[in-house]
Amino acid sequence: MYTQGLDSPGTVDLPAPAADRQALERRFQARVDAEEKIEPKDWMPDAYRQTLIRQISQHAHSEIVGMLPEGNWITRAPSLLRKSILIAKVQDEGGHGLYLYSAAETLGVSRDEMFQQLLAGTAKYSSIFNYPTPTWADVGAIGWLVDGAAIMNQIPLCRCSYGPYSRAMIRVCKEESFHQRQGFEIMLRLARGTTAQQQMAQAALNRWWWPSLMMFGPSDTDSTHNEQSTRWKIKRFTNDELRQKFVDFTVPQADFLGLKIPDPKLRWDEASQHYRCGEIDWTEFKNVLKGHGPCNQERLAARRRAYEEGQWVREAALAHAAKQKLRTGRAAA
Ligand code: FAQ
Repeated sequence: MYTQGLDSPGTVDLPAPAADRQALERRFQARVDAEEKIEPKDWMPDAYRQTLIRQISQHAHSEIVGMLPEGNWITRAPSLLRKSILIAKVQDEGGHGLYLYSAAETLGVSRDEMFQQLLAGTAKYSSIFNYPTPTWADVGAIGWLVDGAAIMNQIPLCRCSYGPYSRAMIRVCKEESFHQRQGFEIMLRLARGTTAQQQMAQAALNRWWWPSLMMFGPSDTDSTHNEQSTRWKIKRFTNDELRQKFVDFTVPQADFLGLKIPDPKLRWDEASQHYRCGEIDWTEFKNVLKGHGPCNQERLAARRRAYEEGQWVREAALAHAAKQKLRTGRAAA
């Protein structure tokens, strides 16, 4: 469905005289301001196209790299039911990656190109997926916190100005909401379990709390794209605004679980009616982005291995498609 935009790059990138271009840009911004959706064949500024390709492809990579930390527990889930739920969840994340690659393709970039950038290590994906999952409680913490943060960030993206991205997000958010609840339920069971289980849940919260806050991106003062993406209504809230919403939403859930957020400076601020956190370790965030997180190398190696092992499947699919085409051609002749 989405790739139909590719068959006619049409007028989009024809060089227009400066005056025409300004008029086109004004009309484009007026459409965005009027909350009209921008569709693949519509005129759009090149920078808008490039911003979307960057963000959507990073998002797609995050989903498929994001399959790995939890995928690590599929063979060791504590019951058959837990195993089938986890398989379904991890499969959903793969599906989200596919919707997102398709949405990015409508902007004129090929899936293969995006994939090669990921495998070459030149594309970004979310920092959060470079952390390890040493216990079953980490699977619960990912569902509760990571999917929780993902939903907080993605609900506003359902109203993104670019049609294919916003529509993909509506479906993704429905599924993420199930993921968040299954994660919270795992944490609840552990928190109401034996002392060892409670300790396991607390240790997982300790590991995932700060990386989850980093998921929202650098602080607003350091964000490169906040301002422009907000003007284009790709982003509806800044990184810090969404991070704050997540904290306000999640702290009472931790209280309900009887778990302690690992931040000695966390406090309720009566005046602003918000929780206030301690300082995020931005050096850690930057290191993870540079490829020096605990699992960066392992994650990329796993994706490269999967790509190599899938080579025969791609070849078989291409051979089948060529045979089908030949048969259809013969039947038509
Ligand atoms: N990790 O100027 P900003 C999920 C980069 S999906 C790595 O603020 P922007 C599902 C940013 O790209 C999780 N890099 O950028 C799941 C930019 O770099 P560039 C992914 C980060 O785009 C759950 C630079 O820093 N979600 O979890 C990160 O306006 C469970 C400057 O930053 C999305 O991708 C980071 N955390 O705002 C799967 C949502 N943060 O390109 C499995 C869509 C920032 O200039 C299991 N994306 N950077 O070199 C967005 O909403 C935005 O792209 C932000 C960043 C908010 C992430």
